[in-house]
Amino acid sequence: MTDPEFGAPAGKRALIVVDVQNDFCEGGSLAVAGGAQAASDISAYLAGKPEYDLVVATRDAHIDPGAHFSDTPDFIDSWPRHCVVGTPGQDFHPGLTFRDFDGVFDKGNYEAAYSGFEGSNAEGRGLDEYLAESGVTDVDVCGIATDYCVRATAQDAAMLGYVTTVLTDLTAAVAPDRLDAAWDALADSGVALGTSSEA
Ligand code: VGL
Repeated sequence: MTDPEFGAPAGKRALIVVDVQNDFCEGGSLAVAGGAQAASDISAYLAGKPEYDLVVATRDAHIDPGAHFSDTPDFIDSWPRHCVVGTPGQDFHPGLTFRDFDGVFDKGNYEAAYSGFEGSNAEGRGLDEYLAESGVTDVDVCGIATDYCVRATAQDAAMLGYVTTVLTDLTAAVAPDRLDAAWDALADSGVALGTSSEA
């Protein structure tokens, strides 16, 4: 389709739902306070049929990610074992009732992988390749954790040239006391901070 005003193709919008998995929610091995709430809020948001051309999800999918796992984690660079492929912790949280994703991008088999752009779908295609080929120019990002995988995914999206907004009310943070630094880093990267009611 051609935009009548600018003569350029009209860009598509995608929602990226980051790592809404059991291990990142209450009861999981790396539980983030508010994770289950984020899962149900994202589901309610999607049930309202927001106008996205595509809705994709990312998942942590660890097999042997080396020093990303530790028995004495610092919760900055090392973490308790989480989202191990083949365990229930790696599954989407049941509060995420929306499952009609256009693609699910798994990341981190053998390394730490915070950004969804390190992931690939069942056909082995990377998230950037998939979005670009689909004509996506704008992305909204939500999910877990605000200060790690949501942040890294949104920063990569902006760096790759997508017009990027984090839906702040649809996220949950590992370290809520350090959230201001995460918001500042996102804003410095050119990421807009918005909410689901404005999207
Ligand atoms: C995440 C810590 C470790 C995340 C993943 O999904 O934000 N956080 N691995």
